[in-house]
Amino acid sequence: MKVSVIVPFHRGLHFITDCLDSLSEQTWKDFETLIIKDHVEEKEADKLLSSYKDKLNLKIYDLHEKNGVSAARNLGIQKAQGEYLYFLDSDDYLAETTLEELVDAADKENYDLTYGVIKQTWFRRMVYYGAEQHNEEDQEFCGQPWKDLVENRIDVSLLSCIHMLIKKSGFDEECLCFDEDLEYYCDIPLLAYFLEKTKSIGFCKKADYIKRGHNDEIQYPSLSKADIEDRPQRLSKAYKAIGKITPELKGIIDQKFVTFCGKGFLQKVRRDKASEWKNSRFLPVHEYAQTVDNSRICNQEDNEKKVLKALQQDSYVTCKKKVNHILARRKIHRMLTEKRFLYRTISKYIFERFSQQDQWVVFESFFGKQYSDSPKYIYEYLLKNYGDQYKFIWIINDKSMKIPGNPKKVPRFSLGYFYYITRAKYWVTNVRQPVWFEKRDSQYLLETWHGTPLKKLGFDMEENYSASPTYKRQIYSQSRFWDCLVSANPFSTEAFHTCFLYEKEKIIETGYPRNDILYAPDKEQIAADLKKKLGIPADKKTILYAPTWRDDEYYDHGAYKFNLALDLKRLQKEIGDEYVVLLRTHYFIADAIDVTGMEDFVFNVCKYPDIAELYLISDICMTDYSSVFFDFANLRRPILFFTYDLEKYRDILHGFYIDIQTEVPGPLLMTNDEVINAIKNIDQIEEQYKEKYDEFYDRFCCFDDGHATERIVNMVFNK
Ligand code: C2G
Repeated sequence: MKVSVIVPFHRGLHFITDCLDSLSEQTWKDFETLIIKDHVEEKEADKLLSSYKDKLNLKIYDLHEKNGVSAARNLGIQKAQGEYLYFLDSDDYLAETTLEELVDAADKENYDLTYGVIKQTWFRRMVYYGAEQHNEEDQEFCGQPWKDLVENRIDVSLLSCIHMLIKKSGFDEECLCFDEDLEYYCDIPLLAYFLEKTKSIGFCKKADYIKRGHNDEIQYPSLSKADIEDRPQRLSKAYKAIGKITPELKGIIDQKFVTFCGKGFLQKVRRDKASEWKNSRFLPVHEYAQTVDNSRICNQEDNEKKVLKALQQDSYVTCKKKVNHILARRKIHRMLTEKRFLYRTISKYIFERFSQQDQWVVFESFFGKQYSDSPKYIYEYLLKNYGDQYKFIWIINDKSMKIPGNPKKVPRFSLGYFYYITRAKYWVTNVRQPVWFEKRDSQYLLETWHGTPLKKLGFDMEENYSASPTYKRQIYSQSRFWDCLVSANPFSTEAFHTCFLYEKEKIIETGYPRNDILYAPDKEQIAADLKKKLGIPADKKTILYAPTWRDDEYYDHGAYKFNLALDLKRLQKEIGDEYVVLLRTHYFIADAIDVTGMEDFVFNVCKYPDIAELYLISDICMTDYSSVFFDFANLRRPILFFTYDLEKYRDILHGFYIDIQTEVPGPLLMTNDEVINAIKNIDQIEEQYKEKYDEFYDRFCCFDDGHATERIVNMVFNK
């Protein structure tokens, strides 16, 4: 047996699936895989692991009395029968040729230790290899294997013995093992020892190891994230445990300590409770700091130097004072240079002292970009029925926007915005509030959300393109502040429960206020008036084309590109006698679509505030993956799906809650030919999808009846 791959496993079946798949697809086959189960609680684990027994030379062991990565790896070393040991974490995976490349290099040069490149991502395998932009950070190689290893691996981000092919004889001769007293950073002392002993180290640049960051720190915290609170002292303990080493290695490690403490330390000391630092946390860091050469500290920038010196010489109290002083100066500088930060500070220290106004209601739709969606309908209902009891405030970036009832208008992030969101009792919004907003206990945040989800959201998103670690962390903390959440149907309730980890009891499942208009008794009249206002010929039928946005095509945060795949010129030629197109891009799209020369066929309605009114004048709705079709279905008119990039969107960018191929009430069209054909044969399509449409309507439009707003207002507002 050439190689023993040692994989400690604690939890995360979706992680280990990718890991084992990547092992079973290795081009090199002469290896055994040792899974060391460290108190795995997931029920399906044994079944899943057993299913790999046909594909891999798999041996499964349990850590009974002990726990932790060190103990798991040590058990693996004991059981291993290979000539080489190789450490792989259960949440990471390998490229197909990784083991082959490593073994080739090691055998050829007779290296004691051979390592390769670690690439970091939070994507699962399919997305990692499928996405055009990998978003990975390649590790730099400095040219000298020994130095490179120390630089990259004895550090907080990449520390570890992972992705190293090590001769087992080296371990056996010295009875080497991982320090089981160190819960974290147990690799550091072992690695340092190994590096001191052997100079026969090789680097293989063709061997890739994909280290997968966890994007769900709430449900699946990674070891390196879980320790964040105690990192400084844990790292100090691990460095201290290194034992006797050459001055060169000690110098490199000290430099890492100094850089780490100089930066991360400031924020940690400020945030943490003094009592925690005074006791356990300060001492190990202080002790290690004392072993660091003074000249290294003197080379640091001024602020860091002050803190490190205090850390080295003084008590926690002096250290904290210095940190506070530095941070106060930084804060003042930030207030003078960043208007939004200044307003936030004013809000925190001044507006928060003012009393709360129980009759003030703030409304917001799509980040102040529109007067639309459910907040608009809730507002108009309150205005009509209880207008004299409340003061209304609209967050609206374009102050010239016409809003009935003359509410107070404040652009997002203006001083007025901060004033009203701090003092008003109610905030009605259809998007996530800023992550820094801390609601007072007595305030009420009514989250209407903005659509029945087709695309997976929040915690339901696996490691695909859009699911960044920050996104999940933020969505969790933001949704903790929602006093209730509106859901249009039981399907959305289930999805919201899992995607926001939100309690079902707080979800108001009653239909969407924004869809009330689709049941208005005068909807024909509203439609006729709007058609006239937009200059759409009365004798033409209309197709609303309302696609969504693409997560990987953007200029900046919230400013997305859109490449129009619909051939409008051809459409005009083929169906222009009978139809016009209403072109409506998503509110995130920054690109303006040029329709010059087609003004009598294409009506640009991107800037029209409320899409619900546009539904009323549309004979057909065509989208791709936007939630618009769930709402439009209330009208029981035909729906088409122009899904030219289906595989990429579904499998790599987002993932869907329903099977778009079988559960939606219209055909999936991949080409312009298919789109034209479908429009020309729309009657046939209606007939063909009749049954499916009925089922869809019953499932998703079951509560919408024109009175959702009334029900919500009665539940939420104390009039
Ligand atoms: N919308 C619009 N015009 C479009 C697309 C969307 O006015 N061309 C509006 C619709 O009200 C739609 C809402 O924005 O329901 C959400 O748009 P989606 O395309 O579904 O995308 P997203 O903003 O990512 O929201 O639960 C819903 C999801 O959160 C999706």
